[in-house]
Amino acid sequence: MQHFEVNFDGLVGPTHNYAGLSYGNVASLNNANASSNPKQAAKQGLQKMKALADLGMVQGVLAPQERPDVYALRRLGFTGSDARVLKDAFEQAPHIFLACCSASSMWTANAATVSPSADTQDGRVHFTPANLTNKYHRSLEPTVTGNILKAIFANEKYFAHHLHLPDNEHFGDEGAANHTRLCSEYGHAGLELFVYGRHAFDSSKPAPKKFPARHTFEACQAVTRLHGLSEESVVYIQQNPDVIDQGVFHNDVIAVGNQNVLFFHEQAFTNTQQTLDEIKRKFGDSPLHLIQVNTADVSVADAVKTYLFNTQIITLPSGDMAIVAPTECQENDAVASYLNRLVSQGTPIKEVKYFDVKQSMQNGGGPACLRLRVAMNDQELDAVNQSALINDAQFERLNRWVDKHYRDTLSVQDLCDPQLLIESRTALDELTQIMKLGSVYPFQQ
Ligand code: SUG
Repeated sequence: MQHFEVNFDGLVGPTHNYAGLSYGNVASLNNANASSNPKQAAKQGLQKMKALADLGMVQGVLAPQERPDVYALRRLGFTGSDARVLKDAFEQAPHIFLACCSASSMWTANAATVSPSADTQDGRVHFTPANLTNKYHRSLEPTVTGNILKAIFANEKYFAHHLHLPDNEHFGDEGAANHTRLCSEYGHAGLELFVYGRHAFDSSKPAPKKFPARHTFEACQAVTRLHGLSEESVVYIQQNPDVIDQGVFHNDVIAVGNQNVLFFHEQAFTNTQQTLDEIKRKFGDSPLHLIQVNTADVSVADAVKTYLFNTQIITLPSGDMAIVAPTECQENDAVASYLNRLVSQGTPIKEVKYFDVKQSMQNGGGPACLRLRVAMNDQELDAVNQSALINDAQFERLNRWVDKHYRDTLSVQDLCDPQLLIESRTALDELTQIMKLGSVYPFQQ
């Protein structure tokens, strides 16, 4: 039996924009109100997917969400035609309006937490959509995310889908952005690392002072229970509150793992030594590479600016690993020289591949934010909706679809154009046919 790790990248939606919605996410705040390029953003994402597929990786794609979210605005008391709802919300509650326009579902690392079948009690792949309660614009995502995941992983024999955790900050869950799985082979039982920012029910524990800790310990435990993971196969790790206060709003901004490699900054966690000891003990006897980057080599500020840790570490068909990094890493002397040294240090990481994902980076989303990892065996992969996998034909189709429906530029003002809503729904309706998703969007139901 063969095993794969499939990256499901989020397709950037037609309303991609910069609204400064994510307090604690430095790039989002810095680029608030810049005009955006939805077509270019979607194409940058597709290029990355195609490049990984061309390297011999199995690459998937997840559909974006329907925005502007007129249903959310109606729930908040805006009434009348869709055009009226948009106009009134834009004029009377511009911040809420912008939140309802965000294309943030493109960062599929926040779509869900996924546990592969080798780790779970019932031998199925388990999915829990993230509730994303800390940010209103992101809290609009989990229901449709669940619909999309069910449409792609539709076979109950292999896949189990859970409802997202309660929509409450006590169970704030940011999904796979705070979850990494270590294993010797993708098909072997792994060690799932759940990273959280605070304890919701115990205020005596450390917490950041400035920026929010989005993800709670209690959410991590709940997902462990739902997925049927054993205590010996999980490690709960608290993020260092000081780095959250420096802009590390998700753990994948300061640490990333793949198979037997954990690549992390020395300031990433609280109780680092104790955490690493627990990881080593639970990982067992096979070789494990704990690659710690020291502040003297790369500062936290540079890590946040360049997204050195929001890289994807992938295992190529040759068995070597490559690190997929944003071009921002190449443009920073300290980070570029660190990466040059890393690939010749005798770790499994042998090469760096740089990608331009600037349209996403400007909202704080690097290569790793753009993908949800699902490790599967060949039977499970066969049971996946094959139209959600990238091959040459699907890549061409999706590019043509973007060309047909996306605008080149979008300003905040454009978001209340009722024509944009029509364009967006028309595009998504066609996409559900291209990807054979059925009716996953509210406007289709
Ligand atoms: O949740 N940015 C996203 C970025 C998510 C990055 N994901 C991972 N680290 N895995 C967020 O903060 C900004 C939207 C705006 O400001 O328009 C935003 O939602």
